[in-house]
Amino acid sequence: MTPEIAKQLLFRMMRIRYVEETIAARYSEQAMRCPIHLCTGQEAVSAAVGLVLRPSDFAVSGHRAHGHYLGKGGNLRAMLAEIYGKKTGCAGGRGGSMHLIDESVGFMGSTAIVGNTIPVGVGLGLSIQLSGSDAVSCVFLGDGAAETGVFFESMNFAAVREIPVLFVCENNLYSVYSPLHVRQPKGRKIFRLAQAIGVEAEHGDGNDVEAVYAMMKRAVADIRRNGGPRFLEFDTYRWREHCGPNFDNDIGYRTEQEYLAHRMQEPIKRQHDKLIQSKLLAPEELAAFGESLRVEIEDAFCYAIESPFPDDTDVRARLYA
Ligand SMILES: Cc1ncc(C[n+]2csc(CCOP(=O)(O)OP(=O)(O)O)c2C)c(N)n1
Repeated sequence: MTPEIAKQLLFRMMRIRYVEETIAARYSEQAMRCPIHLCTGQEAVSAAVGLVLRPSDFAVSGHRAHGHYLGKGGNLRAMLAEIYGKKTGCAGGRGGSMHLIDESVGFMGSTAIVGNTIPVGVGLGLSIQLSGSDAVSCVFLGDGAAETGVFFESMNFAAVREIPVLFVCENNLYSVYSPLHVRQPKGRKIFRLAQAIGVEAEHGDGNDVEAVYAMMKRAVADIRRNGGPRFLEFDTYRWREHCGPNFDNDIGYRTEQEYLAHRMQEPIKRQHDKLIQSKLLAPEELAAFGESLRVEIEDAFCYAIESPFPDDTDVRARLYA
């Protein structure tokens, strides 16, 4: 781990956090009219991605995709414009928060139907295999998505055909309001399910961004050299409500105590403290980064807000049903 990468990981997490927190703060203005699923607290995986994957690698995700899109190099202005439903959005304003795409950086799409981008990611991996390149297809999924039938079929196909796919499961313990223990037998580990299907799989701490980076780096290098698939499961925690900008610990599906215990482990403070203590990061450098981030995010929100809405013909274009 070089000091430069250690810092990049922190800065990338901070960028995602700040974007998400600004979306949360502005959501009540009623100008973002799509549902939003924020990844606050879960930034480590997204931050590591762009440092490990190349733009020519593919990635797909689900409904909680802001961090993955930004991590893979997606355009912030285009993402916010999409959330504001504008013509300049990355999906032309048709899709909103849950339908992000930027083919120029290999972010091939996110969709709201849980699990349905898993086979798409495997298909992208098959296209890589047929073309003979050393690219990798990365599938981001949650613990809930790992319970869909298509997950098992896709994993099996990837294992049988040795498809160059990296499955990255962010296990935040919840599928909407249902905790893992009401959904799966006691003691079952998702990465062990992957192993049982015949996929090499590991499990790591999703609050330790350097560990996430190291595991991803190893897995991706291995796929490029030897083919795939590989499965990585990271323990993490969602701070805000499943869908929307608020905190919802008062509604009863989880306790404030549990939330606070997880929040103590959070990835950004952990990396920040580590870098400051080891003197790898000067407070002035951090402050300068914070200021540039503030300017970038302000600019992107202004761009999104000032952009035009799509007109009627735009909205109807590319509709097939
Ligand atoms: C096929 C399908 N079933 C149910 C839903 C409703 N739904 C939306 S998100 C979600 C939970 C997904 O949990 P997980 O994959 O762990 O992702 P997380 O929200 O925790 O990031 C569910 C059940 C859906 N969108 N699609």
